[in-house]
Amino acid sequence: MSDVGTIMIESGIGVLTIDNPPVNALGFKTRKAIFDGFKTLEADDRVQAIVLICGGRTFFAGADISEFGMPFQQPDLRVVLAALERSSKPLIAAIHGTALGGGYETALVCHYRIAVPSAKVGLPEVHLGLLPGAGGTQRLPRVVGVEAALDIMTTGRPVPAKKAKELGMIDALAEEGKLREDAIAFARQILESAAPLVRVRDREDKIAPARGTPEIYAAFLEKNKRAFRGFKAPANIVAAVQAAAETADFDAGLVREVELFDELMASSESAAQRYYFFAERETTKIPTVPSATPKVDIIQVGVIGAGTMGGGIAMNFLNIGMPVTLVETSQAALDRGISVIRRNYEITAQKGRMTQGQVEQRMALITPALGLEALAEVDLVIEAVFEEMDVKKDVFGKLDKICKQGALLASNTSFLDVDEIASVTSRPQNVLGLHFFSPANVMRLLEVVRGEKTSKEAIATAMALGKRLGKVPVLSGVCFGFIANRIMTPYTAGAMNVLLEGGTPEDVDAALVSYGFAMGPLAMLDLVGLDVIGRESSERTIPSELVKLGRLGQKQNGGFYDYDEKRCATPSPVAAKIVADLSRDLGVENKGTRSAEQIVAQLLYPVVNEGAKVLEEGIALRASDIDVAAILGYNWPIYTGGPMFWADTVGLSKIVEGLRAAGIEPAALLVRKAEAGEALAR
Ligand code: 3H9
Repeated sequence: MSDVGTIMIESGIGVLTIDNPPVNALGFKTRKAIFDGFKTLEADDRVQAIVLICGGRTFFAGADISEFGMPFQQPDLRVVLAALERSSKPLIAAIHGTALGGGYETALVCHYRIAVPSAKVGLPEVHLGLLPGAGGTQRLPRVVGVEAALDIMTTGRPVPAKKAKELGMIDALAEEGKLREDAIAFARQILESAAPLVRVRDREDKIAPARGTPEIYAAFLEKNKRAFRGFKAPANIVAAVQAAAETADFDAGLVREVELFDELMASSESAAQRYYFFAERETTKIPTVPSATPKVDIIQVGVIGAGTMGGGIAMNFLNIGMPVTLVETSQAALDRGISVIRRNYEITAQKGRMTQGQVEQRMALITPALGLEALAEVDLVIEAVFEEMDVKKDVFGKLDKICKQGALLASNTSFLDVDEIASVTSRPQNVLGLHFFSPANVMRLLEVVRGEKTSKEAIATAMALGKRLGKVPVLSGVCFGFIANRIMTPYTAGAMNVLLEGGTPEDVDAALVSYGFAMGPLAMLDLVGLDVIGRESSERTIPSELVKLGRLGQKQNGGFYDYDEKRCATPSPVAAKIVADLSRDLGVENKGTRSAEQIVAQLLYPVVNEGAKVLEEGIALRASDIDVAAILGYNWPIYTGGPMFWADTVGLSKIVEGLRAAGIEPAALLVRKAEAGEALAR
């Protein structure tokens, strides 16, 4: 039929199989194959019912995102789905893998849906800053009710098949591995029982209770206002669902959905989120390390240090069933570390997200040890000891003598020179940085630091392992702070400068919160503790002055703010005086109050500048890797696309000018791109 679609007829059942790797995205070829295949089967008198199924790893994973922003070649998805929905013969979607977005919307226009237990279905468009624009906002509430539909579409969470069956999102479960046979049998059953051809658009049962209750939408938005802050898509999804419930005419609801979809498609938020979708998938593509590079088999791991970081790192491996030898220097530290891991798992179990059996299974994978000798046979060691070069070198020198040949030796250092650490071993090709972010069992960013002599095999192994752990691995060269910590250093420095120049902590934090950060930089420092940065400084800085007076942040005497017993922040006259005194002593000119936009520029333009330097020095492979690192490592608001993407939206010339006006030398790359009218990230 076509290279994407095939049809077969088995005793009256027409099976249309679409196979367009990797994920059967509904690009032009796939749409055409569905449309043509369906028309052929519908017109064939031998065919009494039709099964729509996919080859490869998944049912349709949605519209082809790479086609967005261009006019759709006909037939577009809405045209295809309208044709399927009018099918005069029973039409059954047979689902495996992930039926997502336009993929699940395709299933929703079929009369019935059958899925294997491992399948997931959902409408994740919200993550692209969009709404389900091929009828999903109108049909899902008719299948699961308004409240469940709002939850599914605004979280974008895929629903596992069994749960989907309970909710009515699918009608039947097939046996794993026997989807085709079971779907054909299901179709036959439909024919034999003369079951009705159910069109979701005609269903009233689930949506009727929500008719005439407009208050539920405002209440839903209010309840979720924290989670939705800064995003455009959730409000449009809610408006589309409201239209579904309040417009009796289904087609009018569809028209409203298209309007709300088009509005999102044209928004900068969606452009940023779509960019991010591909950015996250790009990080593992390393030109000098082809995907066929051989990898080290990682079966057993050793983690040195059972503190917060080491324990969190260990949990990543336990979570995927990998044995971990956990090494500490004293029994007490080891016991403490292991009990923290257990407590974390037990809290998860109490929340019903794992069973007690699973807790015990994971804990049983830990081999506690008091000496590095226990690491002789592991395939990968991750060191998470004190952030001091001499300590690290001592550990790596010993590991070099103890560990088997071929084992990878990784440091979780956040700032130190991986080459210097590698230099004390006889196998620098096996040494690399694996920089986890705290809490290491939660944060998705993993910086894979490539030393001068790190082998391709070591990098390929680390990138693949990162993905297995559910992380997003980003490759970084060696420099102080690698990508994320390095680019964000000027952010904190910028905040201090605003204060010294007469701005208030409240102004600074409010400006950055309104930009989209969950917390302002100063409230954040108060939360993590000022001693973390204040103690190290030999110069007089605001944090060091606050620490000198015992103001460590929320945990002790307040910091930039004062705190009441409920940890509510209020402006601090004491901190204000400390800042004013320091400012006077340093002879900083008072620039008075400034706008939120000026504060954002003062803090974030230098981040863009540092990012440009990281790029031109080759520390990061591409601008989008920097954006991924900022978004996942520092919760940079995803709907801005990250610092590099955002810089393009601001305009590079404006940023260069802003930097110069602040007395900061712009990176050569930034100047070059600004002059050439080129983009950094796009
Ligand atoms: C939509 O449907 C709008 C409609 O409502 C309205 C239309 C009018 N398009 O993630 P992976 C690529 S919006 C294009 O590494 P996994 C991906 O870039 C869509 N490409 O695999 C990668 O390419 P490469 C709603 C796509 O197994 C490769 O496939 N749907 C698309 O870890 C493998 O991807 C979604 O938002 C796409 N839709 O995860 C679902 N999807 O190899 C988006 C994937 O060159 N997709 N690619 O790097 C996903 O969530 C995951 O890809 C999936 C597989 C769970 C399916």
